[in-house]
Amino acid sequence: MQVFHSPDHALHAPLHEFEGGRLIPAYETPKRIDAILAALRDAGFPAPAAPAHFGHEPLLRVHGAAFLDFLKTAFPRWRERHGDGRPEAFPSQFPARTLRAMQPDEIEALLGYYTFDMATPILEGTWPAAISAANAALSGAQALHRGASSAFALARPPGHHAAGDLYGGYCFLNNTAIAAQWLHDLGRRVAILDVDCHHGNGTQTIFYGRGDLLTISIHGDPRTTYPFYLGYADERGEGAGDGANLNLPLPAGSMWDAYSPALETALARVRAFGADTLVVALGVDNYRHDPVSTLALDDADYSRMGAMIGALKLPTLFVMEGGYAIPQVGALTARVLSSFLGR
Ligand code: SP5
Ligand code: ZN
Repeated sequence: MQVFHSPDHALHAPLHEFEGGRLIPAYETPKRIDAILAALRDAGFPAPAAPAHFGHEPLLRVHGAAFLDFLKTAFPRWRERHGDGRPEAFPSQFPARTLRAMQPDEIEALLGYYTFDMATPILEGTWPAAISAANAALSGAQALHRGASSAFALARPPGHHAAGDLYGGYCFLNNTAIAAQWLHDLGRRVAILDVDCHHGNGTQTIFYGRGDLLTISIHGDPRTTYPFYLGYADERGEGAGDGANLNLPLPAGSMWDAYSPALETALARVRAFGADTLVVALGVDNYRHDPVSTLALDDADYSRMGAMIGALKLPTLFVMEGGYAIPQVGALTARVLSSFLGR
């Protein structure tokens, strides 16, 4: 299995996120990737290849031009406003219900317009890091298109919470959606399976009105799990997309005995859809020791998960999403990928 990875991810190294009324150390850090790279090496995976450069066209198939321009210019504008001593741009106001969703000139107002949480700072290197992650996902997609039966995009920052013109949940560009759309544009019938602990709200939203691409997410019940405001079982798609979105929320604390039937349901739907290509949004933050998890999978469950996905026998692109238990995140990822390969 080819692995795509760029060291540029480390240009985005957040210090903080806002949680429980205070700034705490960021969970989503470059260390995550170092841990995964080490585990893949130990498990005998080939050395990662540098992503190719795909330019802006594939990003614009999923994201708005004004949003991309905002992401690119946000930090320079923040620095212009606040000077050099503020390395992390956070919003302090949001156009929530009753207010107008508009885009005033002030960077403070733009941050609140384009995000939905305060866990996702924009730093000086965020834009090049986000681009490198999208290029890793696209490179994985290209490997499939050139005939590989699988590929792994070790993307960071993650992507599945980002919608067409919305960032948040540590995500800026939706790497998974960008790669899936790219494969779709080449005539493939694509299914996206999101196994991250958190609902893939961005991915769902991007494809919600579409029936030509299937989106499935298995995640902690949003009644008690981030992102709270999307990811319920009654969200099935709309218009032409009616029936092409499947949410499988699981109660907090769920273990493999609950996870496994949900995964079976998801895989059966992929088959019924007639997908010829699978894109897996691979979050390993459903682990029992993950600091932001509400699910409780155990180490061996990741091997089971990989084997079940592999049994589909579809060309499969794995795109890294969440996973924050630094000591274990590498081994969990390697378990999924190795078992997928039948090793
Ligand atoms: C890509 C991805 O996995 N994004 C997840 C973003 C979740 N951010 C907020 C998590 C807050 C969890 N609070 C847990 C408190 C117990 N320490
Ligand atoms: Zn997550």
